Amino acid sequence: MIKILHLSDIHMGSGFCHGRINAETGLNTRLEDFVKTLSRCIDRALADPVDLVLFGGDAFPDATPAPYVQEAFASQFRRLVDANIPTVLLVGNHDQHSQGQGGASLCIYRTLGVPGFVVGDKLTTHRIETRNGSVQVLTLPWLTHSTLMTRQETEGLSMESVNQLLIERLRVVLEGEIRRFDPDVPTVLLGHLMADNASLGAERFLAVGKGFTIPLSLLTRPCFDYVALGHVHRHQNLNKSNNPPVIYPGSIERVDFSEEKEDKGYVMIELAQGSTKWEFCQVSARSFRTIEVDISKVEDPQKAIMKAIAKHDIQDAVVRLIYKLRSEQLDLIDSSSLHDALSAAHTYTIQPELVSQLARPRIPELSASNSIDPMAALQTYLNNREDLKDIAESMLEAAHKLLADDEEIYLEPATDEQKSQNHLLVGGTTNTQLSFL
Ligand SMILES: [Mn+2]
Repeated sequence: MIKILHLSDIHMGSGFCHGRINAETGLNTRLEDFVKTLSRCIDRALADPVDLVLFGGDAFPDATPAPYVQEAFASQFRRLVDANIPTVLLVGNHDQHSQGQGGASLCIYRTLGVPGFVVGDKLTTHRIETRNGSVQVLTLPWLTHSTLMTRQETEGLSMESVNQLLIERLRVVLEGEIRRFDPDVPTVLLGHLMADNASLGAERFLAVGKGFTIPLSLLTRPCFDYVALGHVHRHQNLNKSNNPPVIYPGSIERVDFSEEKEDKGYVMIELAQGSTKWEFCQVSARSFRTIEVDISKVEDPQKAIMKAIAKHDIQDAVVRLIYKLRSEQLDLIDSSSLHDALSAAHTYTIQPELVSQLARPRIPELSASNSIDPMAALQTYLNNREDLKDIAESMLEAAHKLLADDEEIYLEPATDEQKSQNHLLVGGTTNTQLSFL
C-alpha cells in the first residue's frame, strides 16, 4: 500500500483584495493565509509520513508570479525535498503561458533538478520509486488546442469540431500510454481538466479562455487505481462507485466569495491495485461571509442592518455586507456604526444597492421571448428614448458599421460582477458599489 497526499489549486498570490497589509511583515494577509493553509497540508505529509505528494495544478494566478510569491510556494515544497518525499507538480491552466508550451512557473523545479520532484507539463507516464514500492503516475496537464494538433489541422473548423477532434486525439494518446503500463504496479492518473459532469466553483470566472470538458468515461478506466484531478475548486468525487475514485480535492483556500460555502482541504489516499481507499481532510481556511439584507420596505433600516450583521459570526472572516435600499432612505443609514459593527471582521466591504423607484417599464417588443434582429431592436429602443433623439441617427449608423465590419467578434467573458451589474441595470435598478478595505 502506498500512502499519497493529493492537493490542488493553491492559487497562491490571488485574492489580495480580500486581505490587508500585515504591518509586522509587510505582506498581504491573504498571502499569509494561503501559506498557512499550504503548510498545514505539508505538515500532514511529513507527519504521516506519506510516500508521495501529488499536486493537481494551478500553483499561482498566472505563469509569472512575483518572486516573493514564488518563494513562499517553494519554501513549503522544499520541506518535502528535505524529507525525501517524491512530489509531482502538475501544470494547470493558470501555470501556462498563453503562448508556447509548458508552465514557466513550475518548470524551474525540473531545470534546477530538485531531487524527487517531477514536473507534469506533458502527457506522459512517470514511474516513481517510493519507500513503499513503485507507482506509475500518468500526468495530463491542462490541454490546449496546440497540445495535440497543428494549426493546419484545425484551420477552418468550428470550435466544437476542434474540441471533438482534441478528445479523439486524447483518447488515442491515452490508450498508447495505458498499453505501456506495467500491470503489476499501482497507477494514478493526475490530470488538470474539466470533467463533463463536475459541478463548478470559482474556476469558471478565473479561466482566461473557455475550455472544453473531458468525458468521464475516459477517466473511469479499470487500469487506474486512483484518478487525481485539479481545476475545479469544489471538492467532489465524480465516481461514486469508487472503481476508481475520481477526485477533485478542490482549492485549499477560498479564492473568492463563490467558494464561501465550500469545505477546503486535501485528500489522503491509500493506493493499492483495485482497492484504493481515500479520505477528504478538511483544513481551516479563512471564512467568507455574505450578509445580504433588503431594507427597502422596512421602517427602521439601520436596525434591520444591525440585526442582520448580529446574526452572523464575522470574527476574522472576509465579510461583504450588501443592503438594498430606496434613495430616500440614504440619510437613515449611519455608516460609522456599520463600520463599528463590522470591525471584528478580517476585512469587509459595504455595498449599498439603490432600488430605483423610477424604473422604466420594459419595452414589450424587446422582451426575451421575441426574436428580433439587432438593428430592428436598436431602432425600437431608440423610438422609445426621446432623450436620445439627437444622436439616434449616428447610433444606428455606428451599429450598422459595427455589424458589417466584424465578421469575427470575440466576446470577452463577463466577470461575475459585470454580469450582476448588467442584470441589475436591465431590471431597472441602479447599483452603487462602495468598498472599504
Ligand atoms: Mn485550473
